[in-house]
Amino acid sequence: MNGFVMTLNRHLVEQERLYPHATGAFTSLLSDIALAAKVISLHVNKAGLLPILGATDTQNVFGEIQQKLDVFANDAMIRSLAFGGHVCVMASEENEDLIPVPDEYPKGKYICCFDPLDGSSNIDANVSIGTIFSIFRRTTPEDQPVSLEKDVLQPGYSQVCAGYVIYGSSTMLVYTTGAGVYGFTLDPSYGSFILSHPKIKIPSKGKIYSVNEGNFNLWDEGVQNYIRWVKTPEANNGKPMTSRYIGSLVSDFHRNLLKGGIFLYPADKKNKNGKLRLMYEANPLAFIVTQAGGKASDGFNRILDIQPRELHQRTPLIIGSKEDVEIAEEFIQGKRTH
Ligand code: AHM
Ligand code: MG
Repeated sequence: MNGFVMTLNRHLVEQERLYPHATGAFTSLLSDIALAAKVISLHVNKAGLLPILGATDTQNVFGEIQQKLDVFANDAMIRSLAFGGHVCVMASEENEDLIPVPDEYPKGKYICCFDPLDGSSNIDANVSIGTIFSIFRRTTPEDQPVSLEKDVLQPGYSQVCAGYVIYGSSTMLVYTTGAGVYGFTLDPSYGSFILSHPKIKIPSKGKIYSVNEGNFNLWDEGVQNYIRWVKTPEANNGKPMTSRYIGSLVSDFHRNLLKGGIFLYPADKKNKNGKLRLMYEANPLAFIVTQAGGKASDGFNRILDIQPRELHQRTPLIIGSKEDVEIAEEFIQGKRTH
């Protein structure tokens, strides 16, 4: 049909029809996240203006009370998810403890863990940032209290959905439910996410490596050896690999997902478990990259196989094109040195 566009909503409904017993709850849950993403996107676009527009008061000229953007994004996610009635509990990188659904709202069968605004230290410099989310189905009966251990701290392979929103030169939502990876671009005139990247696949070998090389002297020898190797002609068909590091995980990951390559945030002498969080960052991106044909590892194990012990657990993260991650693992495990 001419002029036909596949919106996120329509795509979700079509996917839902593949499952005769689907209740629509999951479609509705993703729509709640998409709504929060649109609200955050609008706010992120105004980031540079807010202090100017609101300079004389705690409220800006639109009557909005100013908040730090990450607090705003966190509230937007929590409100949208709580109101939707499809989650029984939430967990956010911004909150120390689990976030209950207020009594006035119904509770659903899903758990959503999210990083509301990752890379937010980059906001002032107009660098792309993102929201990352991970969804589990609760395992305990719905008439019992939610269990941190059994319902929330599930390994990544139990995720039923994972995704991220990137607030970049355009706003994009990328998600998977285990049946491929789909990317939607926000069309500001429709106010809808439009399917722009169906069935995303990451090249099996890339030429980009992304790592904060300022930490070189703090890394283990294996990581140091790997980063020395990526600069040799052997690493990329007679040429060294190319370094690209934005320092904003969603942006670094998204670029590598489309172009191929590897992102590393390894353990170092200061951060024994790396910097990034398993539940809010590593797990969802690991599910996505795996669905796109890539790989995610802590250097020794698949990220998706790690049994979480605590909500804010950190993990080393090596993620991207399958071959690149496997080569990095060989160096980290000491199986090769050059
Ligand atoms: P945040 O969750 O506090 O925003 O930190 C996570 C960010 C990631 O987006 C990025 O990959 C990493 O921190 C960059 O860290 P560094 O500045 O140490 O390279
Ligand atoms: Mg983060």
